[in-house]
Amino acid sequence: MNEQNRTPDVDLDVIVVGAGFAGLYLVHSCRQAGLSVRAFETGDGVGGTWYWNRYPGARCDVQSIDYQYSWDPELEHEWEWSERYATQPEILRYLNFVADKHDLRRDVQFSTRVEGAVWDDAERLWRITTDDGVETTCRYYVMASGCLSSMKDLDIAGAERFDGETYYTGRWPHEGVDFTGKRVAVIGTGSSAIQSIPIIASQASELTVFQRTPNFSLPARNGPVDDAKRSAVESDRDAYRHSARWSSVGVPLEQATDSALAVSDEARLARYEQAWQDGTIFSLTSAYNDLLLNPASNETAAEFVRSKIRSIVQDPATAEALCPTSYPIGTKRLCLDTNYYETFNEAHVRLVDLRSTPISEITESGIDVVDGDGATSYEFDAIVFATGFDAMTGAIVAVDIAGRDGAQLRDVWADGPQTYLGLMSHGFPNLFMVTGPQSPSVMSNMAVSIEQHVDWITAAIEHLRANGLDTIEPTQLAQDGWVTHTNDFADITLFPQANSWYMGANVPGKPRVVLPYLGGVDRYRGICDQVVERDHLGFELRGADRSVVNDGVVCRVQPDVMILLEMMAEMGLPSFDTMSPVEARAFSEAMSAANPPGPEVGDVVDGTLPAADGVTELAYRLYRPATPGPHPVTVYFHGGGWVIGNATSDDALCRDLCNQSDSVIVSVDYRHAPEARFPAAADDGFAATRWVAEHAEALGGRPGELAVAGWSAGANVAAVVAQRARDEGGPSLCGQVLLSPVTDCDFDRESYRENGDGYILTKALMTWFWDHYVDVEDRSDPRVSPLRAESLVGLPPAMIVTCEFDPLRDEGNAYAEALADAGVSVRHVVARGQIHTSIVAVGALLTGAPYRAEMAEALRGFFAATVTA
Ligand code: N01
Repeated sequence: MNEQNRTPDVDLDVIVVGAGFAGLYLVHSCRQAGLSVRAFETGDGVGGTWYWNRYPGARCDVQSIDYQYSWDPELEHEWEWSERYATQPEILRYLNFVADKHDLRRDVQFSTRVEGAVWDDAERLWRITTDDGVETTCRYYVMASGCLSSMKDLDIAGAERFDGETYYTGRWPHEGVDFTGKRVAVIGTGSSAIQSIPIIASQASELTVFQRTPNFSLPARNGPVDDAKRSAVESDRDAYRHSARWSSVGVPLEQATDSALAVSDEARLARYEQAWQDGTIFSLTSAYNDLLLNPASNETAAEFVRSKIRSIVQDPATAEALCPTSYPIGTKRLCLDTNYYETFNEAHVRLVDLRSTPISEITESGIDVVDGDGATSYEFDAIVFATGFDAMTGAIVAVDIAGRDGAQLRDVWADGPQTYLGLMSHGFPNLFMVTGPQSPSVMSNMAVSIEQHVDWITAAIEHLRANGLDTIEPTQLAQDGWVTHTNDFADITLFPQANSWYMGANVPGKPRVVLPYLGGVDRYRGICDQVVERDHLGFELRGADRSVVNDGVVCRVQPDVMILLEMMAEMGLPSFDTMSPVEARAFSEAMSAANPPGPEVGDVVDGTLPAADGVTELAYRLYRPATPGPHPVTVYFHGGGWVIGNATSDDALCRDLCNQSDSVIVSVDYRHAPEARFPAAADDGFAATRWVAEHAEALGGRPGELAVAGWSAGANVAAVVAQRARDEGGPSLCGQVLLSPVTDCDFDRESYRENGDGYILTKALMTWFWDHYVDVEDRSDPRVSPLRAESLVGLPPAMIVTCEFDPLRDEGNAYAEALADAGVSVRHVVARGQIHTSIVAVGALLTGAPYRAEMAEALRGFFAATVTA
């Protein structure tokens, strides 16, 4: 064997950091795969989170029957949970039971901290150093170090001066603490505090809670394991666990399909009350499908919980201070409690609101807060810091991890984690993370997400070995795509609005980026499976003498578009091109009726105008802004491939454009094919534009300020009208806004090849449209292929939006380029991750909104330029 390509023996195949839920399963899984494995664990026992977090009241917040392993079917019979939400000691007993049963401790080295990990690229192995000074080599290195295990550094002045007892919820003394008769302070009101406060209050002589940001907490309603839940699991365990794996949060859950704003107040309150009674962390925010997306919907749930807080807490000022108002409910981790709010009704418990009286310092005897111009000092015997964690990335970057060329992971992640699927990071071959940042992790039942990651990692290693390979690493392209997708998902939700640990916002100086993947466990699992099925898409797999790489990005459409495509695929709707035009029109109208209504506008007027044949009356719908007129006027042409659609079919888009552009929008119909073939639509569009120009004043418009706009075939009509107005004596147009225009009859374009199937507008459908509208020999006529006009010089300025996943993308791009080449002022936007139909979906797809805003902005600019001229 070539010396350079030598793959020497390593001490171990796999080294794991941590012996919690993840590390223990990894040890088992690696053994099953015939891999040598060792886990290094800082603690002197198994348990991870459940080893360290021994504060009073510590429990899981996912029901124990769900929060357990599913990989050992026997375990399901051997272990019986005593409560819905097991206590920390019971969960730790469970993990010890599993460790005993499978003799896992044999491969765990306790009381050993991993301090450094260096990738040796020549030898293709990791060199791991531990705090006992030993270096151990391994081929694969797995951080199973937990998402909430690295405590946040204390950022309160004077903390080291306090003479009394100090405790940290995340590092609680194993022997327990007795607060009987003591004056105790708790700093923080996250889950750890909310669980421990009622118990500390039951012992302490005085309890003072220092709250910076109130949290939303729901009653856990702990008790015996639910009968219904137990029988659901027992009746068919495999099916139950399967449905958990393919659920959005890792727990089988009914998914609401309606909006909180689409129901009556009574119905909404009834559903919230049911969720409040349910005693789970997921039921309230999944009560409607838009609670984490739409601020107004979210506010209804937030106010519901605030009303509960006010009804429980007797002192109105304390109740108000406990009511969160500064972030949407659910965007900070919801808490589950037992008597948390009730505790504030006890005489010896008080709340100090740090928003009005911030801590100035901790002193020898207690805590000083700023109080108006003065200060108030509180004296304590003990202070409990429940101040949280450097979540998701803290434990990973706490180890000095040096990848290829010595790059330090913490430097590479300085502006936020860079991962592919939250499993690996480019430049760090064979380094895996279990429930790493940018995977669902903390947004899910961790037990389910841990198992998925461990299974994926083990399978990846087995795949390498089976193929004579030994190294796996994501490509930069795939990783960048995943980081973008993760951020895109966050951006359609309300999560970025909260200063939460999900956003890294709880740790001073930490970059503010969303840390977990918000697309859900089921979708994420599907994506991971898809990556494997597509030859480990986005991973480079290497061996001693070869490398295999199928580079690419796994999720490229915008997340809301992705959800839409998934829904449509699930519904199995027929495509228009399988119908007759009459059926297609009826089907299109039925689908449009299900769309959200557009925004209110000042006025809507329906009317008719003459078609170019002098016989037919064409319908139009006029949208007038609520602002005082007269207004500039935009003639709008609807989409529908010259075959379907009408003056009202793009109603929501027209309303949106009307409001945002502050112009009158006249959506005009045109005769449709196949009844009226080419050039009927073009002729009607031109005739309608002339008619609107002549009647501008009567329509509430300012004469001379006229633009055209359209979508798809309507944008084709608009482009043709602009050319004819230039060539046939007006009217004078100040601009044209073309959204995904048809500009040419040539299908031999990359965008047709890439996007001709799977993105709603298909090549087959475009063929159907063209065939209905225009004979093959007429297709080069600029009245249907405006790109083929002899000259584009002198056309009005244009705004063109083309969509990345649209068969029409390249002909739109070509038109924008050709206009610019002809000296026409063009603003061209390529809408990343959008499909042909997504930007018109006002109220349904959020990610189209910026493009609609740009279109409206362009119209305003056109009109403003006319006035200035
Ligand atoms: O930590 P947290 P946690 N001065 O970050 C406050 C999981 N968990 O340990 O919000 C004053 O939520 C801070 O205030 P603010 C669960 O996922 C699960 O409670 O930053 N206050 C906040 O109130 C949970 O979400 C369970 O303004 C300061 C608190 O300290 C996650 O772990 C149980 C401060 C920290 O709350 C973390 O929960 C426990 C300062 N300088 C935990 N610094 C289960 O039930 C911070 N705070 C399974």
